[in-house]
Amino acid sequence: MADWAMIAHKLDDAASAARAIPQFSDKIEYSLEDAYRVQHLVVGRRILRGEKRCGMKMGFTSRAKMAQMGIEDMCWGRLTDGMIVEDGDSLSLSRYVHPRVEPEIAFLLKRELRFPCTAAEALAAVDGVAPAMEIIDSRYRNFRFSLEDVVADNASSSGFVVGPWHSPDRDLDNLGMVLEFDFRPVQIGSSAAILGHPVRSLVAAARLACEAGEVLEAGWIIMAGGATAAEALRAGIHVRNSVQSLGTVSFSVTE
Ligand code: OOG
Ligand code: MG
Repeated sequence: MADWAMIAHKLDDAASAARAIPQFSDKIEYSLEDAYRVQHLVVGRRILRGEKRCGMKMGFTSRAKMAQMGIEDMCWGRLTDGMIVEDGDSLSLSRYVHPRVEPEIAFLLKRELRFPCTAAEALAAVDGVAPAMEIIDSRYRNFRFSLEDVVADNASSSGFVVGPWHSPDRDLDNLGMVLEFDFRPVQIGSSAAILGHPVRSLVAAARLACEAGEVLEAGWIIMAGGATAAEALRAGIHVRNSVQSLGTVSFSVTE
């Protein structure tokens, strides 16, 4: 059996040092279950350093993302407070390997959410919904897609930025979303791209958490997944996601 702790150690070091490493699936065979075990260990190392678990991110919940990466399955990752980027802040490229940004929608839970749940029950557990962006960063060099490698690498979780929270008592099913670099649109989409309605991503998060023996906790943030393909970040740009009726969220990028 592969040394999962050693793999987790290498992934965590690569993320901390912003240094690319070779993929693992080239050398070892591991199942998706093994990959989630590695992810748990990777995030466990962050928790040992004092970071706090604060949510869950969903991946590959839109056709655009599935097509970009050539995949048909959803995946998920664990969010910690160490990954929070404040709305309006700047981030340094030097902290990442090859970061990309995705326009997303975030949910804040006011109470625990357990599966099974209906979409209505999931929405009833939501305190707020916000425009958001995820900064994903694969730690692998010359990455050739492998779901196991992505999952082990915490589904490329690297940073997330959340804009103003709004009450969820509004239509969320088809909100226009525009990702801009320096106020020029680079990706245009809709919240409908996220499984038809972003609340479906929340229900899926509750299900996948349940399968992993976890519960979505009160106070957690759930990132519903990119509504469009991801865009590579570069130094000097201002990045903004504007979501119809939810407002904007932004950050800028330095060397
Ligand atoms: C995996 C992460 C996917 C999303 O929103 O679909 C994701 C990747 O693309 O590297 O975060
Ligand atoms: Mg994402």
